[in-house]
Amino acid sequence: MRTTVGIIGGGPAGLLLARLLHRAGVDCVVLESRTRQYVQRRQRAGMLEQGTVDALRAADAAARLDTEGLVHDGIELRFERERHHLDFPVLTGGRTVTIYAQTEIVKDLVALQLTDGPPLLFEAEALAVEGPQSGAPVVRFRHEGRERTLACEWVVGCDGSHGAAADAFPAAACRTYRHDYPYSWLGILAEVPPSCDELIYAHHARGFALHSMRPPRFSRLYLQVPNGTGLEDWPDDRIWDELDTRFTVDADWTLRRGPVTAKSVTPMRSLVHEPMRHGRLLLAGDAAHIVPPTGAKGLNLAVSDVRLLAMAFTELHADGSTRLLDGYSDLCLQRVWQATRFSDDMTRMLHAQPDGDAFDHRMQLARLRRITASRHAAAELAANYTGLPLPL
Ligand code: RFL
Ligand code: PHB
Repeated sequence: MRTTVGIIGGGPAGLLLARLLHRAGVDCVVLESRTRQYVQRRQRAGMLEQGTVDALRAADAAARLDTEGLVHDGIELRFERERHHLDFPVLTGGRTVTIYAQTEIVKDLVALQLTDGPPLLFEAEALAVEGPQSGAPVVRFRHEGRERTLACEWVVGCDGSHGAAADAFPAAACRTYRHDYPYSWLGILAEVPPSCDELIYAHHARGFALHSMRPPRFSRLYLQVPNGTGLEDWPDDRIWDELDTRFTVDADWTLRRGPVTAKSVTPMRSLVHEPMRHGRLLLAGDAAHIVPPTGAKGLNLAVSDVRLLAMAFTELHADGSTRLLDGYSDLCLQRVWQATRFSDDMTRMLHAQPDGDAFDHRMQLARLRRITASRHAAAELAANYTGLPLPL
């Protein structure tokens, strides 16, 4: 097989890049190691920045998002049994965010690609990228029991945090910055309408809790748990009781309970792989950077990476210029480090520190109080949460 851009990974980054390249007349092939059913069911993100929504619209991939997505005007912060609403349009001059599940974005993009897009091979696992510094890199992959090769002009690794693409960077040519937080999230999907219209970020001495939703019928809820927590220790009743404790404010508030349809534990970590390009191999999305989900930034960063990449390949295709491809890594990393900082700030402010003392707890409360008392501090949070502009 031969193509211009070989894309490894059929998650949101790989699929959106393929859609944008196809529309720009640049040919590509997507290799995805899992089955279609698996990628369409993987429960993950839900909160989309305005720029992400706009990118999906510009790719003509937002028909269902525009009817089923839920526009949100803000979030609620809960601490010390108080509720504080942050009004994003007021704080940012009109910006909002949208709840639409990653599973649905993936379903929409897969359907479009299989109907009229470039080739998308499921159960095609990339084993290695060879010759990234030659003019003709090759992806070796396994498909239908056979080892095959995809000869490319460029390769983009959109293969997530456990992918193969980053392994083709020689150790001397890259550096990985990593931080592991001393806690994880236990996430559930429950078949019960959300308990209120807002996303709630709750700080509690027993640990953080987040209320989100998958409209119209599902709630998505998360609990801070210690690293190494097993699901066997968390029967559904214990999860609901703990969520109740952490969200409780007053008699007006009740958490609706319902059947739990999915449950998983995710460790909180930050990781940045620098640079994001080696020769003719580029990384995008989780393959290059991971942020803890407290800032809801991972999918949004993946989308902004591939928007830049699509512009860069379109420019190359139009007039042979590699100007944007040459600037790709530096441009993306500026945004990545800002999102990493914001996600880290939110994470440290909202989670109970397992080895923290009374002073640390007071500091967290002082940070929360500053946001709720100062319009300037609230506007800073809102600007980051709704998404910083693309660095172009
Ligand atoms: P993905 O989605 O991991 O896709 C990578 C794809 O590559 C495939 N793959 C391979 N294919 C071929 N050959 C190989 N050798 C391969 N190795 C891997 C995989 O099967 C997969 O299909 O990465 P991508 O596309 O970069 O997308 C990133 C997002 O998935 C991720 O950043 C978000 O889910 C993060 N995230 C959130 N982001 C937001 O912007 N807003 C949110 O509200 C939000 N909430 C979350 C989140 C992530 C969470 N978890 C579970 C980590 C909530 C949670 C709990
Ligand atoms: C989600 O809806 O899954 C979600 C929302 C906000 C976050 C993380 C996850 O910060």
